[in-house]
Amino acid sequence: MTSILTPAQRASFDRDGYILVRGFFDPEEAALLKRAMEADPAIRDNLYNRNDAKGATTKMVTWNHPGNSVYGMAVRSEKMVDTMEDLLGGEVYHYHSKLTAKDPLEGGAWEWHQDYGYWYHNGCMFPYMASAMAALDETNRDNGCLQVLKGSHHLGRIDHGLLDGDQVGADLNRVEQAEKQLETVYAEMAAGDVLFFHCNTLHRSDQNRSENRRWTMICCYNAARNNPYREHHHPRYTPLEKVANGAIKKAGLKFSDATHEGAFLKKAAAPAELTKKVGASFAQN
Ligand SMILES: O=C(O)CCC(=O)C(=O)O
Repeated sequence: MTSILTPAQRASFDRDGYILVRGFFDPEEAALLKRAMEADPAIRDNLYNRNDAKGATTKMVTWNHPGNSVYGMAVRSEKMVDTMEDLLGGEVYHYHSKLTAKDPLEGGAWEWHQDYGYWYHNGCMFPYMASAMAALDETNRDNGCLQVLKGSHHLGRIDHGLLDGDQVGADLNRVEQAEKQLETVYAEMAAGDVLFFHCNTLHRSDQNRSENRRWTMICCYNAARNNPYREHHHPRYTPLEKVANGAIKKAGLKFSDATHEGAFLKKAAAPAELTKKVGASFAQN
C-alpha cells in the first residue's frame, strides 16, 4: 500500500476529521484534470444546478463509475485509493465523484452538512466513508473555499433535513452549538491540493463573490465492508481497479466514455427521508 500520508498526517485525520495534502496532484496532473473538465462535452451536457437559499447556483456533474478518462485515472490512482484505504482501514470502492463548479460572482453557498447525513439514508450502516476534494482552481475565502469544523466528525451523525433552496443541511441547533465549541477552518487550496475529509465532518462553503472561478472535483469512497444494504442512486460494492499513478499523465486529455463516467446522474437524488422541509423550524425545536 502506498498511502501518501505520514503517521502524523494519519493521526491528524483521526483527531481533526480532515487532512489537507498540498500538491497531491502535481501541476501537470492538475492542469490535465482541469482542462479535461473544461473541454469534455459530456461534462458540459450533464451539468445541473444546485441553488442555495438566495438563489445562487453551484453547477454540478455527478458520476458513479470511474472509467479510463483522466478523471477516472485520478480516482483509481494508487496514491488516491491507497490513501483512502489507509484512512478507512481496508479495501474501499468508488461511491461517486462530482464536479462542483462555482463560477465568478455566481457560485452558490453550501450550508453546514455531513455527507453521512445523506449517505446514512442510502443504506450505508457505518460511517466508514470519506471524500477527497481536489482543487482545480485556486480556492480561497473570496471564491468560496470549503470550510470544515475541526473535530466535528466526533459528534457522530447529526439529523439532516431540507433547508431553503435545494439544500439539505444539518440540524441548525446542533450546528450552532458545534460552531461555538469547534474551530472553523478555511481550506484554502492551490490547484492540485487535496482535502481528505471524514463523512461526519461538518462542512460548508460561501458564495463565490469574486471574479475568480472556483472549480473542485470531489471523489467519494465507501469501505468495501460497508456495502449498503439497499440499492439506491449510488453504487453498492463494486471492485475498484487501481491504476499506477503514472496513468493520470498517460491518459492525457482523455474524456469520459459512455459506459463509465458517461452514465452521469441527472441530479443528485435526495433520499425520501430528507425531503421534509424543516428550515427555520429546526432551530425552534
Ligand atoms: O463544493 C462545495 O463547496 C461543497 C460541496 C459539498 O459539500 C458536497 O458536494 O457535499
